Amino acid sequence: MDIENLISKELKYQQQQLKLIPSENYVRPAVMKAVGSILMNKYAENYPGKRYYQGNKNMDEIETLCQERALSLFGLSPEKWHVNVQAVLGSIGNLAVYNSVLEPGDRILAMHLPHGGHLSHGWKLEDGKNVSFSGKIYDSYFYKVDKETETFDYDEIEKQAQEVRPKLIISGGTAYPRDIDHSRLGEIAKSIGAYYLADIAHEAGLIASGLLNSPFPHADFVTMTTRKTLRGPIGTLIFTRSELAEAIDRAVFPGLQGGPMINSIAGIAVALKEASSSEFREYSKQVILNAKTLSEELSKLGFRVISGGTEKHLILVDIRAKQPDGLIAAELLEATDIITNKNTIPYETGTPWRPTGIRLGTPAVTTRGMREKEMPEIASLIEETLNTTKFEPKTTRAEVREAITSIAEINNIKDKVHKLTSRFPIYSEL
Ligand code: DSN
Repeated sequence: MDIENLISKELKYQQQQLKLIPSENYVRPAVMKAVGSILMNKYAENYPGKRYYQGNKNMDEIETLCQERALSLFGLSPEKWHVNVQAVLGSIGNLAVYNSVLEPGDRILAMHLPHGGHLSHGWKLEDGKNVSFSGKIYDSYFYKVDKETETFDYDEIEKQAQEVRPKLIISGGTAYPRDIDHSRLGEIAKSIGAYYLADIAHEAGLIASGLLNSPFPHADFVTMTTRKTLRGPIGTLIFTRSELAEAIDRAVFPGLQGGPMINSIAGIAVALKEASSSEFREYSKQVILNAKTLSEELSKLGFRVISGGTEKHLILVDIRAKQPDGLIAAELLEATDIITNKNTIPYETGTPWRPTGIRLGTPAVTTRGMREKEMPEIASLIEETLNTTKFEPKTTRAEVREAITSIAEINNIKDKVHKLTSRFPIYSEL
């Protein structure tokens, strides 16, 4: 089997599966064309107008156009705001922010990881063990959701910020289903002389469409990956106020990276143009409507949805009413081609490998054209799959996989999943 065959196999798999991972999407062929283009033959170290190597006139235009489109998408004036488009990953974008204004050992205050945060926001374990570079370099503290409401209490965050006196407050992450009050967090940061970083990797497309609270102008830094709700390729945008432009640019290059992936930057520019269209705004609205409907349908079927629902594209589900943990649930769902991920939930009693939740999202199915009326069917396919066999706690992944091969209903449910996805074709032109 060679790579070309494996890509064809994956194409068929992506076409047939029900992709419910909230951080995944299907990029448009125009984006793929740019990313897979001859632009990958170029080295373009440094920034437009000051490259280290010759022959970069077209690269300069591409990068500048990408920056212009990024600022315009979020309605930002180039006099007041700057955007760096070179960071290859979200974690690198966040590291660049830290690298631009923090010294090792400085304090940061961020969302606790099982309460929706991100590894690169200083995450370390309760016993102080470091998991991410950011927990090792910086002195990190975390704010949590309220136990009852499973949402953030901003008065509590303010109290904690006054006690901890961090130099940087961070919001955002991977699994908080509610909108974030950037205005309040910006005020809290200002009141203690801290910077405020809003990492909107998950919500970027929804914010660009005007459907969620915008971190502009409340944040000093806004980072976002471009591959999620923004429906672009892998890449990262780092926005900052003009006075911090030089610091952020130097933090990315030469601070962290060499030559940028100019092909990805071109793909991002294509995606940003698409994201500024009225069709994209309608798409984003539908993503949220679909997520809200799916969350309601799951609740009706007895699933406990964290925080009682969602205001965006993602749903976090406590899976214990159906299976012992998220690993088993996600394995079972994969067997019927329903693709999700296991996830920690607030006040988690399991481990990151065997957490008690799963995370679902609607960006990809919405790109396929699914709407509210498909959501009850998706919810019941999830339920049917999880009801096929109730596993014992601690069943290993290998044992679950082995057991799945003899569950008769799995293939029937998989057929139903394929029938649903075949009504919403994707990449027929490939
Ligand atoms: N891995 C991403 C997500 O799935 O949310 C975050 O880095």
